Amino acid sequence: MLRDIITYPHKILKEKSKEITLFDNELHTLLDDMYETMMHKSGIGLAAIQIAVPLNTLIINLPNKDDKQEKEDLVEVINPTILEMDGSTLYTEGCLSVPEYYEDVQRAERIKVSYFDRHGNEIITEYDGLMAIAFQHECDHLKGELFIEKLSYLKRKKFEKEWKKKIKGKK
Ligand code: Y12
Ligand code: CO
Repeated sequence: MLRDIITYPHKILKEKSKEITLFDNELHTLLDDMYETMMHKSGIGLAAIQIAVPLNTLIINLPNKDDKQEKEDLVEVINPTILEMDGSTLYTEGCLSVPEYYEDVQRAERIKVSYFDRHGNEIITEYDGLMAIAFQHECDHLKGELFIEKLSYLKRKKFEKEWKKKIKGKK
């Protein structure tokens, strides 16, 4: 089922998500709905809080070398922890909760993470490249943080001014 994506500055996006303890059908339906919603909006990553569900889960589906998003490449992440980070990289990020806004964000280049899959199996792995960036972006959502909070003071001020104008125009 398609769900609505919450957009900035909705206060739900600031909520801290809670640990998942049951790996049941309800969780599987949530993950399926997140996937359908993300694909419908042409996203590559989505956290549950973006559809107003404050639970520690996120999905990432990066395009492959042919620029295709294949379901077999979908990564479903439950109760993630970033165990190690190193290096630094700059990437122009976007977010389905901040549509039509893209800005450079600095993040760790490589990460070691642990998480659970939809059946409750623990996975410990390392990511680099776009996967490391997307994983960090989505984990921030679980802490109630958005990528715009990583902007410089001046870029954030400019963003807020433009965003207010954009929202006003849509009313
Ligand atoms: C690198 C950096 C950030 C992420 C987090 C996941 N971000 C997204 O999935 C962003 C998707 C997005 C899609 C949009 O729609 C289209 O491009 C058609 C979009 O544009 C509009 O809303 C008009 C903005 C963001 C992963 C990896
Ligand atoms: Co986002």
